[in-house]
Amino acid sequence: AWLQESTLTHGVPEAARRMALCGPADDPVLRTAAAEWARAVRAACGESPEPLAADPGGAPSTPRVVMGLLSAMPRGLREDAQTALASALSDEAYAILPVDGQGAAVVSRTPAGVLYGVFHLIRRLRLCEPLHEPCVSSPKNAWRMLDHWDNADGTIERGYAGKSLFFRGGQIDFDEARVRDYARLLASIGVNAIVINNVNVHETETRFLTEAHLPGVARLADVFRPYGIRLFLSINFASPVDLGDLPTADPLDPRAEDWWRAAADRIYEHIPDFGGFLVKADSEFRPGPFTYGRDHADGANMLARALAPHGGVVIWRAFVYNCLMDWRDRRADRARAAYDHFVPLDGRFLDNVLIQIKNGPMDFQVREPVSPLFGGLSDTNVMLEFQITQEYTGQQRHVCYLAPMWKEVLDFDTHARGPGSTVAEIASGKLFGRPQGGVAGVANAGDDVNWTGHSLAQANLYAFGRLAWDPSLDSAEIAHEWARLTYGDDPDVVRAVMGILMASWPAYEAYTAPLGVGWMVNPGHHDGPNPEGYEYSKWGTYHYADWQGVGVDRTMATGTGYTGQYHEPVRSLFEHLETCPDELLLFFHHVPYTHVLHSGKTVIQHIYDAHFDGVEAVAWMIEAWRRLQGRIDPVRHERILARLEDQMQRAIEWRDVINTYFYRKCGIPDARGRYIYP
Ligand code: GCW
Repeated sequence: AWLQESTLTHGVPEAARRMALCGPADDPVLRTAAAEWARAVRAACGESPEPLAADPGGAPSTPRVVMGLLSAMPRGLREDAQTALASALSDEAYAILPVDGQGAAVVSRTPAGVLYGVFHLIRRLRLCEPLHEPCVSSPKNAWRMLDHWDNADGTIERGYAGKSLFFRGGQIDFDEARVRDYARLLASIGVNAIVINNVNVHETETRFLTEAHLPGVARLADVFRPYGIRLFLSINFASPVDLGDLPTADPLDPRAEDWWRAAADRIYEHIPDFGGFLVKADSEFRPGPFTYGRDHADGANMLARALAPHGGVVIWRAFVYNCLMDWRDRRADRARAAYDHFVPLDGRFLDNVLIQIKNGPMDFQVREPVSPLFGGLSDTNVMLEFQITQEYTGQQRHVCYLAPMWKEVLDFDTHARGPGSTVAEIASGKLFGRPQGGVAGVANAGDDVNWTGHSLAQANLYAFGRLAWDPSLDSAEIAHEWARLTYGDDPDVVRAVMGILMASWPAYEAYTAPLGVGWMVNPGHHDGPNPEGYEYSKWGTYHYADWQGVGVDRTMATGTGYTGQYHEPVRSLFEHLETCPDELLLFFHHVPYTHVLHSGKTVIQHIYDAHFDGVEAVAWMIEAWRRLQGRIDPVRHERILARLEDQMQRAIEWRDVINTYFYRKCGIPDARGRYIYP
């Protein structure tokens, strides 16, 4: 992936060849930091760096790399580092300072911070940037988490890259070297938490918190620990009942609370730095507090009290909606659900609870507005949930670089506290002064040899980590950095890879469901076009296309009232046809096919044009990729070419199915006379 170990033809700077570690050498994370640096230097130039004392004493000092804890730095460096780190809020922040000219010191208040700083230095080494350039970097988000939807049988819900890295045949069973490499990848992008099992917790995973399985969970935690990554479990809210211990899981029944307290105590005996629980409750047939007439605050707080003495947290998902809806009821609206459920509970959740909110109000579609729950909750910790795995964005058969989409979400201004109330400020906890915050991503990795099925999908994992650390980074710059780290410095290669990545999300959006209406996929696996696959179903995912028009009226004036969940001026922006952005038009409004967009095109002509253009964009990607033959290793070149050619067939299918669907509905021909199947 991006931790390539090829020899660097331009060599390594003198300073890289000597290193000193400051701080307890038996600290596992510091040890990792030193080992990673040594490994990177060895890969780059064939020789391990020479270990030195941190403080050269009276001896003439030589350019070197010093790494370690602030408290253990030699005089001089310590004062400089202290000044540099003074304004950094997070304990995971690091500073890089020049040492004796071309040398560099990586300093942090914590071992994890040192590790992140060392990975920054490794990036500089690989990208041929000066090591000694001073910088301070502090993570914007305290929790930077990956949610695995892995099942004990080794399958992965919505996984497109092979089987689970953690489980096989109903057991915790893993290849330690492989998982260690995974931990390295994650630490190198700043991820500090991992949920190892699916939020849909089945029978076997329900037992993960029993004595039979905890030693296995602990072995996994042992692999992640030296990389500064805390392990979490998804839990089944009905565990006390399903494991046969109690007749009830009522969160207000003291027996249930005692049961969870005992479970937490047991877990922490095995895993002293266990992170906590991720919970999907009362959602898509999962059990939860509603069974007992209780609410989500009752449920989350019970678990939070069990974990609090150990420093654990509860991550409670806001993905709660009625999945037995009636298509004929035009007032009912799934998009409203998370807000309607959780805003009334604002202020009732304990401080070690975070409400994990999907970026959009529906479900990880290629285009959705930002969930109004961001800015709706002000007295509750929240966490933003992205989907790195490409369930609705091409299932890793289509290239779809998601960072530009995530950036739009992070930069979105909710106006909850006036201008500047962005989702990034809310998720981090900063806007409302919350004690906890973070960003989670549903993982896209499996045991495929290239981790993500499609090699270019590695860019999404990379970008997720980089943005969770620093949401102000630019998505094109991340793509550039990733391309150079992964494919080397040939400018033509870098240009082509970047071009493909940056064109990919707009292309995918263009040839799939139009103008924010979403879905139009095959039910179940969610792959490929099926315009009425979810129309008339119980899931609440409709577009209401008829012979005259298409789209969902979510206005306050005549629709479901969903727009009223946003703060002004966002509410009015979406409410009115005149101001609603084109790309979200059909999410918010039902309009005739002849409605004219801000772009000047009619809705129907936009649909036709986008679908033809989207396919053209894929043709361009294939050309750009072909030209790289001989410029990158043949294995990756051929595999990606095969994926792109497959994407072309799929894009054509999407184009034709969607265009024909709308042509049949409305009978309006393409103004440019292109062929549309009648
Ligand atoms: O969109 C749905 C997915 C489910 C997933 C669910 C969720 C894990 O299709 O596979 O279940 O979202 O986020 O809980």
